[in-house]
Amino acid sequence: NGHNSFLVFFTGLSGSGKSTIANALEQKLYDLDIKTYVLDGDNVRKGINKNLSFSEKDRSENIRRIGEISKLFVDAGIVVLAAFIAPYKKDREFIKKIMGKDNYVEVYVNTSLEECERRDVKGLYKMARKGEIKNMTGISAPYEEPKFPTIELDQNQSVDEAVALIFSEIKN
Ligand code: GGZ
Repeated sequence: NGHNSFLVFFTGLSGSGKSTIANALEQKLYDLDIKTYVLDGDNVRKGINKNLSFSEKDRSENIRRIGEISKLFVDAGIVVLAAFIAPYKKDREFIKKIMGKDNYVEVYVNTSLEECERRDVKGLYKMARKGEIKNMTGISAPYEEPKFPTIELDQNQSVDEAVALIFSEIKN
């Protein structure tokens, strides 16, 4: 289809490390003069998707729009690194379908709930345990684990190891 760009989609719990790894991978690709764009909650949920909540329906719409946006960037020849919880299998499958399986790399950042809760960078887990926020993924909302991701990372891997693993998968 005239380009060799693609989407790397990071899925996992809040605090699993998705954005950190996506940004480190972006730096490595930048050093190789490869054009990239990172999509994550900070630039999507605060902008185009700011009307969406964390209900099941709105999460699906969030991921649907992210898929469509990713497709536009990939059509423009840019490698997209997207970091979202994407807790529902059907939504991840939708993205894979519209991108085409050859342009879709799924990275499951499999950091345990226990570890994410220990990190609790934004204090969201603590608030969810107290019932102050609802629909918190892992506590009061589901996360459907990817069964056949392209790559599965675990919490014992360093960011550098994770980047090296993903890079070896995408370099061709
Ligand atoms: C999960 C929530 C919630 C609830 C706010 N559940 O760690 P963060 O803060 O920076 O990333 C999380 C982000 C998740 O947004 P996504 O667009 O990735 O979610 S989804 O794919 O499910 O649509 C978290 C914050 O938003 N956050 N409330 N209830 N994460």
